[in-house]
Amino acid sequence: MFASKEQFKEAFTEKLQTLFGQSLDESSIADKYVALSTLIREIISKRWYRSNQQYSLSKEKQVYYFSMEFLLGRLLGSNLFNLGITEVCRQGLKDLGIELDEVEAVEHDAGLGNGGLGRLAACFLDSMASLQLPGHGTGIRYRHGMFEQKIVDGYQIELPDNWLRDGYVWETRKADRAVTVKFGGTVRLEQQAGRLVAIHENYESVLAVPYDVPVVGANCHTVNTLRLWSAETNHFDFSSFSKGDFLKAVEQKYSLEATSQILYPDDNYPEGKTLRLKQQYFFVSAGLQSIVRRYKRTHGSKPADLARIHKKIAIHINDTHPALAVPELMRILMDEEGLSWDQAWEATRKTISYTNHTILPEALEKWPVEMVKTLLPRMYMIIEELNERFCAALWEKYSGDWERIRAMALVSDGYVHMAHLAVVGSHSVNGVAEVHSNILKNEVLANFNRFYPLRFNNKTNGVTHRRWLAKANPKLAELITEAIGEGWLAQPHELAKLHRYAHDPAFQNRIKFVKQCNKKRLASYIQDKIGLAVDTNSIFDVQAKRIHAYKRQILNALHILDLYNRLKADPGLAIEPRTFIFSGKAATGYYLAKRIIKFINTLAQVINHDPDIDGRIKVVFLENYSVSLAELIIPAADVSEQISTASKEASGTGNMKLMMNGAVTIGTLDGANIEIKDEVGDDNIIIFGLTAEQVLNYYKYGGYNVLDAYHGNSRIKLVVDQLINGFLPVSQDEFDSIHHSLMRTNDEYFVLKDFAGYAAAQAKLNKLYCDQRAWQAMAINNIAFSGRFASDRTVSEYAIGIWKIKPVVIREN
Ligand code: 26W
Repeated sequence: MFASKEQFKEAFTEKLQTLFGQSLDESSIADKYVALSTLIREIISKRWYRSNQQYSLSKEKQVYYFSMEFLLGRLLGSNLFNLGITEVCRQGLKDLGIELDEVEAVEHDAGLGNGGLGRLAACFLDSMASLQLPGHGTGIRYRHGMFEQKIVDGYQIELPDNWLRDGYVWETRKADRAVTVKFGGTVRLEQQAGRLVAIHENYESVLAVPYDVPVVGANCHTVNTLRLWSAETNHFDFSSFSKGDFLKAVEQKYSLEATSQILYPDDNYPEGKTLRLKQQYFFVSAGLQSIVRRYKRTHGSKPADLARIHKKIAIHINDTHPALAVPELMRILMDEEGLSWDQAWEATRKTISYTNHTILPEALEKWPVEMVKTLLPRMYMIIEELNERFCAALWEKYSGDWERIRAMALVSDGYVHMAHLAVVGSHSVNGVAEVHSNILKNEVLANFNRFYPLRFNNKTNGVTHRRWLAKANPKLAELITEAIGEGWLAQPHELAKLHRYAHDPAFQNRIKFVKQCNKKRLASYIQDKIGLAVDTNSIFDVQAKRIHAYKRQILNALHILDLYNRLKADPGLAIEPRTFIFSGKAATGYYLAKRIIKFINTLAQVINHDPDIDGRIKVVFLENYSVSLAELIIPAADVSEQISTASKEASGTGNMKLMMNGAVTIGTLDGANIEIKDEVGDDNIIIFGLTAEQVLNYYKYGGYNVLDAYHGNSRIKLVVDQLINGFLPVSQDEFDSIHHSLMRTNDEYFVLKDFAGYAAAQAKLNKLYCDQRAWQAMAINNIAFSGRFASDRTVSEYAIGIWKIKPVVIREN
């Protein structure tokens, strides 16, 4: 690559000239970004080509990770890091008077996802490539990604995310690999030469054009592919055009191309829109067609070859959004490749595996039968047949038990149940943390676990420590390497070697110094963004994630209000100064979540400017939470708020990123918090609240009355009343919906039930922070025991346990 920074400088300036015909002095920062990225892309392209060549030659099994969302963030920095050339580029640019960080900041985040699920997919791509695993992504190239959030007068405003405005250097359009996807029309079955053939007529077809993005492995020559599909059409209504009806001439074109125009900004809350179902089939069909085409080239195209497809291909579906992969693979194998039903079924089941990411009942996808039938008639036929065969098998085992059979059917009550389709059509079903997998097995999918006892398993989530530690927190990374060597970069469990420094005062001081630098960096961002000065000696307490009732930002906010009340009543109250930092988006149609944002901003307005408080607590809401903003916030956090109602957060991954950066968790026994506690030990985490078992028992048997919590604690009563009694400077009904969610629906998420425990946990945290030696030891131990939560561990568990794939070492030439 670059033997020296001199060589880099030469290549870079030459690239500027050949691309823009400009000298360094004449070029803008955006030009510099394009020049640097293009230069890096060329290096990557060579490796990419060789990877593809060697994958084909090796004939090893490949895995394809199908996901509606890939929340990549920026790629320049992570590509430089994985290529191992960050420093040579940084120093070279510096000589030329350019700051690498400023160049990186030009890149628009690829925000092709909502939150946890989409970011997990991006972490997995990074880990697959870095472990030299032949694993690729399949998704949608949304013209508009996750909306941009503005806060105006305390309210969330959504603006379209035009991330492709300046082009996207990392993608390559592969027009010659386009495939056709068919919607609507009618299907009839016809006997032809002794075979039943499906004939699809009067459909509308969309051209799916792939855009490939390289996925660069760290410290190896692997470059995998993320293939994102874009909907296009050659269709042009010439007859309308020639009659002068130009609008009509383009109307159908736009309507077909709408398929990949927008990402639905719903997280854990389905909208049930036809366009979303269309998106799901669109990328699943395109992805499978292209995989089968490649398989035939490499492994043969006779029906007998295709019947063995599971030996060379694994398809993983990220939640149920791509569950149409089950009937679509059946269709391709039967209708296009001539396999029998039984052959196609065996191959399909052995190829596909499924991860569940949520058990919120309202988030389990189901599509109205009529919608599926109309939009995807062939899919519906196959689903119906699958359903009949599955119900017959259930009848064999549970004859007469109609209730159970109805509860497990793929099609019932007028809906297609996507989780059932995914479970039945796959060979592996996993949850994303121990407690979540157990709830799947024993509650939500218990019937299925009894019927298919070997199918269920757990794969606890992880995050890529390359982006979330090494790249986001370079000062910390440097300090770690100085202490324990650089082995942790390839083997994150080696971070455990830091444990012996936990009580070393000199090391503690250096850890504290790094945190302080990161806090200063965030403080100056806050100053720039909202004009608020925050005290970098205060505790930086972070809750950054989607806004959702079950994540209980409201618990955090009510506790802040309580703290404020107590400070007003007793100015001598001994507390450490604290800056409460919130960030996160609400789904556009989620009214309660939007009011929670307004509530937090109202608290900020009241508290930050109250002279009685004198800056001892401050509240900050940072707009437009995104991967890049997370990279700024997380390294600066002292405290990680992970306070969901136990049983509701499948895993959480922000909890892992924050611990990796030395934040101490205050949290419930939910999702991966439990495993974080197991790793760091009770002394290095602050736990409170109901357990998942207790919560589930309340749901099943009752026994919780919110009025007991409300009347039983005067502090709780006060903050709940303050929502609606005119105490806050907003119209009196502004927070009715929040009040209602607590008091009128018996506090579905146990906010008031857990309040006292949370307040006590906060008091404990405050006390721990006062002893800086003890606190720094906790911070160090959190970093030390975060190795288990690196996605390299997670992905290798998938590779061995589910996909049955092994590394393919890509040679340099
Ligand atoms: C159809 C509406 C919809 C959209 C997105 C329903 C469900 C989803 C996702 C499955 C929600 C999601 O992102 N779940 C999160 O997945 C993370 C990765 O496994 C977990 O860490 C989070 O706990 C879980 O909420």
